[in-house]
Amino acid sequence: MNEKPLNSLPTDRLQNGASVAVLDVVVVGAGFGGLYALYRLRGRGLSVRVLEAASDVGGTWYWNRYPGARCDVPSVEYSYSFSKELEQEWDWTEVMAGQPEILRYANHVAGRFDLRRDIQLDTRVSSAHYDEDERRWRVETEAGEVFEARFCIMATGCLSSPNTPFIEGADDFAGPIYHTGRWPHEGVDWKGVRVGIIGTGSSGVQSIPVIAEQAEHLTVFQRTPNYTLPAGNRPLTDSDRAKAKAVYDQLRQSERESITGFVLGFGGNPVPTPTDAILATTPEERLAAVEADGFEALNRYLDVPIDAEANELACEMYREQVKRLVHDPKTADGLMPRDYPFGCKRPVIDTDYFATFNRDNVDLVDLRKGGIDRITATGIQTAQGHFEFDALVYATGFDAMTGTLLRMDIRGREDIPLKATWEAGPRTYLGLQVHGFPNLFTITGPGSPSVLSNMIVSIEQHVDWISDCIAYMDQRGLSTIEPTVEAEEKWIVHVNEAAEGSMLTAASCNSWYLGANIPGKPRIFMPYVGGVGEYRRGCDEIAARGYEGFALEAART
Ligand code: NA7
Repeated sequence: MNEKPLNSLPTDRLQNGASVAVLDVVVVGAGFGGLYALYRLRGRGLSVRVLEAASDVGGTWYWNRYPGARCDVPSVEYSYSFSKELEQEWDWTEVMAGQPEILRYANHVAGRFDLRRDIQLDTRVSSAHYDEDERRWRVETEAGEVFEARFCIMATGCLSSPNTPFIEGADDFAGPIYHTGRWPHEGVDWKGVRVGIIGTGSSGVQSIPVIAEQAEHLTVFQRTPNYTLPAGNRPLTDSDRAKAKAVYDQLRQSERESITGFVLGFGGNPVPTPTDAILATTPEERLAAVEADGFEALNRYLDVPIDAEANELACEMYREQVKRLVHDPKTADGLMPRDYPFGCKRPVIDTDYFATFNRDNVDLVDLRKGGIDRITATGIQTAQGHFEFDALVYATGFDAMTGTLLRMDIRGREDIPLKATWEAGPRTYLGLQVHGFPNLFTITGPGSPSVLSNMIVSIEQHVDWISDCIAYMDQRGLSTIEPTVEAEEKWIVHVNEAAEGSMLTAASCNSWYLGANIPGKPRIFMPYVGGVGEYRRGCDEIAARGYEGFALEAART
């Protein structure tokens, strides 16, 4: 069979006097998805250009440099599996790697595989329009550069458009305002500074203990307390690394077949298999479990994720442990989540979060008792009083999963904008493609396991699938692939059904998985809950059946 792609060298053509780069594939984003897409597709002999808005590679790990930023998946698992040499030569220093180390790893990969020569940095894509006559994507940057390609791959990340909520008066604040998702590269010197931080999601929970150690005073503005569990992070020893390296093959195989894409949990230990029913326990037994294992006791029960009554018992255990960790009863009470289930939001992992509230220089403002009215020149005015600060931090999250895609002007057949197609929520087939947008792929798009999984496992699976798909098309002289309306519709129904009845979609759950953190965003559960292993098998079977559910068109002669 002819594996040679239709067009393997970038060419340039003139259009209205301007040069247009003509490629096989344009990839948007040089995070872990974009880097691997470039490696894989270039390896197939395709001409590829990666366009990246940032000044360097790394995606989410480039931007999220806030103090304490750390991955919530063990480092030996949150790493590429495509190169055995890379696996063996890279030494992770901690069980859960911090942001600087992960960014170093991304840079190492870019250098190790000579990826930089096809990555254009400081290049923000403003639009991607499908030209039906040419069967090409025309991608334009904010600087006015134009790229044309047979395929366009959006490797734009799931958490890449920061959410900066409008708060009256923010422009009046005299000091600096930082967002955790756009942290200054030079860092921030907190010495002698009174800091107010808004938000207690993962970014807030991770940064609060570190900022508290340095700042003169830290006040935490919390709208919703989170369920956060100790990361159990520790340095890796030579022996830990040697052991991990010896079993990488098995580890990767288990990850690929698993539900979440990782098999190690807190502290780098195997994720425990829940065995007990919490509903069968007595209050005394639950107290004893908290006494013995703290928050880890919550991992024992199999009915907690699926039964509301069981879940509430777990929440009681959680609150009991908060009471034990936080000395001041009022603060402890303020930090206790109520009214929404454990497991509805992405679990947060922390290092010394609750102990931080025992420090003299840290206060909690529980916004459930009176919200933020406005920001003033000198601080934050709430219904509970005015608080004075020198600096503010927004740890207010992201317009997740769809935000970055919808900020670009993406148009498919008949010039129809993605914004219009997704007006009532994202519609995809497998989270990989959208009907009406031929040859456009989304890496870890909505409708795929993505944020419910180890992102790197899911990224590799998507890129491999897309790469095989392009090879299949080139072997058969096919020029376009696009899901059918029926397949897409069926998939959406399946994605919704899979999430139904779980804590993830409980009426009391307001998570970014549901778009509930962004005013006006349709409330749709976006990721696919069916599990990484099952999803992979499904994708492979669809490909093996000649890309069932996709319409493929022959190249014009
Ligand atoms: P999250 O998890 O979306 O957390 C954002 C936090 O900001 C959350 O506590 C919000 O409270 C709070 N927030 C947002 N807007 C406001 C306003 N207007 N006033 C007060 N508080 C507000 O984002 P993260 O960056 O922490 O984490 C995102 C993911 O990154 C995380 O799940 C990991 O996967 C890595 P709310 O809960 O909405 O009441």
